[in-house]
Amino acid sequence: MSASDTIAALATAPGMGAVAIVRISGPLCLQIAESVGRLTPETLKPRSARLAGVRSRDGDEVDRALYTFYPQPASFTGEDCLEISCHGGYAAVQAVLAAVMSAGARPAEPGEFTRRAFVNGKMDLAQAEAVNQLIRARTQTQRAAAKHTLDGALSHRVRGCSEVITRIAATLEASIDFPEDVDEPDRAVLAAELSAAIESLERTVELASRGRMLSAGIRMAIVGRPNVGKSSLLNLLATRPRAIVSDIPGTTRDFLEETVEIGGLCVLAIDTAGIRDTADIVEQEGVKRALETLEQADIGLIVLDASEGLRQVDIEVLDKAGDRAVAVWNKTDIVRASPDDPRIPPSVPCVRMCALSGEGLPELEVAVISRLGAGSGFFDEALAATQRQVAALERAREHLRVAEEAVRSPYALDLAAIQIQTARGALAEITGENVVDSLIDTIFSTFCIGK
Ligand SMILES: Nc1nc2c(ncn2[C@@H]2O[C@H](COP(=O)(O)OP(=O)(O)O)[C@@H](O)[C@H]2O)c(=O)[nH]1
Ligand SMILES: [Mg+2]
Repeated sequence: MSASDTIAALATAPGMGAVAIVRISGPLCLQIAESVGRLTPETLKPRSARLAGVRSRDGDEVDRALYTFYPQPASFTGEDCLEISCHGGYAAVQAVLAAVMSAGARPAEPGEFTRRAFVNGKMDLAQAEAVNQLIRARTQTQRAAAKHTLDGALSHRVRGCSEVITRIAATLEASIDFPEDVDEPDRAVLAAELSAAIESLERTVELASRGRMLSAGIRMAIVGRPNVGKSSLLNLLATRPRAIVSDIPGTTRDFLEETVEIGGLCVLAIDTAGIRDTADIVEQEGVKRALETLEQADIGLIVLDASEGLRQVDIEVLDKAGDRAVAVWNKTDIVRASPDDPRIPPSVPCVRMCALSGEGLPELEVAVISRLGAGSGFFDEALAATQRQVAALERAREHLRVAEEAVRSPYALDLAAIQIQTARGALAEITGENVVDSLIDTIFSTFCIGK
């Protein structure tokens, strides 16, 4: 693999579609346009689409397509880029790709376009990783967080902090290296500056952690006695008949998962077997799994039957869910009277709903979001971040805390200087100024081909 190769790949999703885009990057773009499209550099005006045939190695016209040329450096990768918008589907795309390869390009590795953009300084590592997150975003909040990071919000915060601590480190080092010429700096001033940097970094960690929460998704168990309407609720959330609903108790014996969107959050909703004492061995296993699912969940929807009121099992399950519980009084279409019960702890949010009609669903969503501590505006400034980035931010923060303590103590300033340097290194890992090639390989290998 050489950076001077010309690479090509399908940039649009494979499969049926009206249009597919074959993306090419590298020094051979003009040559490929000429041999495949019979387009000379004079006829191929930069950044404007040009209709032409696509010719195979044998000279057959395999498709007609729009060619757009982006001369370097003002392109996505920073190199010459050529996009060929051809007919979608399978055969046309294969023929166009084959023509491009025979004209000198080689297939791109996963993430290689974005990697080149990073290497050529078109974006830093945090932004490059956000390209992947934006593509993978399934909810609007995930998209917004990825866009913030792609626009440079995370990089900006990280660089800002890095600049401040670099200045502090320079002051410290001057007094360490030239103790005769430079007075010892005012420790109180330095400590205050460090403390402000730590505070700003803490905010960054917080916003990045919210971004992690968005992308990692939330596990939500739906539990309760048989026949209370758990499967109906899953179907309502999934907006399609996912689980079998019946009035025969014990219908759901295994658990079913479905990714749903709640208040812009990506939530894995898990329908479980009804909790009851049973002689049926398969059902017993189902009950065991239901309780395990609840244990591992971030949130537990405890479904209660409003027409039957609270039973001992309900109380036990509510207790198990603890501070992750949201009580859902279902079937309120049958019983309108308030089914509040003093045995439900006042801290547990209670929602009344009808899983068949969807009445009460907005209230349920609000309850889930507030139970997660993710009230309105919580994700507005969230920054898409990877686990690696959050870990690096936390490491930087810890080193700065030690540095601040050292500056406030009467001991030598060397320790603080070393800690600040280490923190700077951790921050540089996020923006990619300080990363080894193997890590870059790993990061971009998680991308799709054509990105
Ligand atoms: N009237 C009424 N019936 C419901 C409601 N939710 C579920 N049911 C009915 O209750 C029965 C059991 O539902 P199901 O979703 O299979 O319950 P599960 O055993 O907890 O999964 C079915 O006949 C549903 O149609 C509701 O809100 N109102
Ligand atoms: Mg069920």
